[in-house]
Amino acid sequence: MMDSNQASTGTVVAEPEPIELNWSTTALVVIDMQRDFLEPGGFGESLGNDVSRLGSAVGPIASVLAAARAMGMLVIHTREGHLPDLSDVPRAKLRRGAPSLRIGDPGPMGRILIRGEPGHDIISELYPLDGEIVIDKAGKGAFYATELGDILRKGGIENLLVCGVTTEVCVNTTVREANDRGYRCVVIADGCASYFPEFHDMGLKMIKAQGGIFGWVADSAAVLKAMQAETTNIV
Ligand code: TIU
Repeated sequence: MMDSNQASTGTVVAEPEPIELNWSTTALVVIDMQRDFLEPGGFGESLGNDVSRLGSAVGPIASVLAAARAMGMLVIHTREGHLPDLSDVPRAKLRRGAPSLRIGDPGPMGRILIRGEPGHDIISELYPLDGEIVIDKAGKGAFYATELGDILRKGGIENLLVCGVTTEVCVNTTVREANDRGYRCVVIADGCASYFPEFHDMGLKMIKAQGGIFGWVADSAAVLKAMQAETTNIV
């Protein structure tokens, strides 16, 4: 755990510029690393996507998650999903497109994108520890209609390390929401993934363009390096 007497800061080599973070006011947010998005037979595949494209984010997230846990950093996981009676699904979301299975339909991992079903759960490699916060959200952004803002405020959090899937949908939406609320967000590039490589690239570029218009982007190695510098300071 961090020693509060230490100067618990680290500088992450990021784009558009390095960013110094006070670790005690920084949280790690892992977005929607659920079976429904990453495994065959879930919501992501029902939309026509190749879900294997998201696997690249798992290793980098696991590394940063382990470092965050070792430092005693606040860790928050999110899950996109809906109540079994579908009362929290906007009609427009339920009816959208022509998926092979709609939200709430039975699939091989249970009902698609429904809370409590196997497909809604977080993948085993990144499973939350007892006591870690899990935010259930009906929208793409993690602040919309959730307790996330209150939790961050109570924790005195000012900075977010953000990773997860998909880069241009739930990660981007959450980072935009967070930026508007005053949080400095560092998005972990290789800890994010998309079904569309070009959207992943552009999703990161649009965050860091214009002097970091709504955030910073860094590789997991750079984030780990800054975190480990902190760890070696701990006696
Ligand atoms: N479809 C897609 O790219 N993403 C989502 O529907 N949700 C999240 O990004 N989590």
